[in-house]
Amino acid sequence: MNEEKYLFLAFDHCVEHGVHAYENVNLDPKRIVNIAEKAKVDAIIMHIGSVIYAKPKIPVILKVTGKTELVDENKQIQASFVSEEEIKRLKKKVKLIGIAATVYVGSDYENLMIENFVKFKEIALKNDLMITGFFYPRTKKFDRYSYEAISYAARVGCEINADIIKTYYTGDKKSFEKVVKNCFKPIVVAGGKLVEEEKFIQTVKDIMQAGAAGIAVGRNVWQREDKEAIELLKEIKEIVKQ
Ligand code: FBP
Repeated sequence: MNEEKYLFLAFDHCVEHGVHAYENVNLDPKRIVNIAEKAKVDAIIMHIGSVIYAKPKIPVILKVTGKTELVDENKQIQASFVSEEEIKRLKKKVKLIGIAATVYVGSDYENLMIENFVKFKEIALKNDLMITGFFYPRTKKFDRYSYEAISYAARVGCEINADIIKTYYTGDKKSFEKVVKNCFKPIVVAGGKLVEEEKFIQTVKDIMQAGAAGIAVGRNVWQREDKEAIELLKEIKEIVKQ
């Protein structure tokens, strides 16, 4: 794996958003793993059920927390999805390189998610895994995608000592440069909702030029047909690894 720049394929959305949100998409984890393997991404991010079912041959970052959108928005909390014993067993079956836990910075339950993150940091340490934190703002004080909220959430990720910080894009290069400047850990960016291909490629370029350590793309890849998804992922990889 390239030590400095990362390309991950994220597929935790069936938990986060529900399968109904992706009605015309083949959501079989084996299809998503095939796309990731063909494009040779650095790692695939999935929940334990999908990992055990699809058995990726490429490195895996296990998503260890989740929430559903069936819960009222201001009551959503990222709960633990796995135990340490399951992580240990999984390590013997696949190339597990890390775990990923989400913290909704600014939510009413921020403290609980931070405590949970610390619990997973300890598990990561004991099992020689890196820990990625999805530091996503959920505050009434700023818009979720604003510079203020994202820079704040990313900085919390640094201070809590996540190995890699994953957060949203602010939507423009200039403000994201400031996010990166104030984030002293590698920062990878979520791809966001499906957009037109050219627009997405430009966004990836902007994110990387702003100083990000990589991209953890999901919907913009696997919401496309396999061939198109693999080609796009390869193109993103060239930009990320430049
Ligand atoms: P995308 O590239 O599809 O945005 O995926 C990245 C991701 O972090 C997923 O891992 C996660 O399910 C989703 O975004 C969360 O997005 P949101 O907070 O908007 O529900």
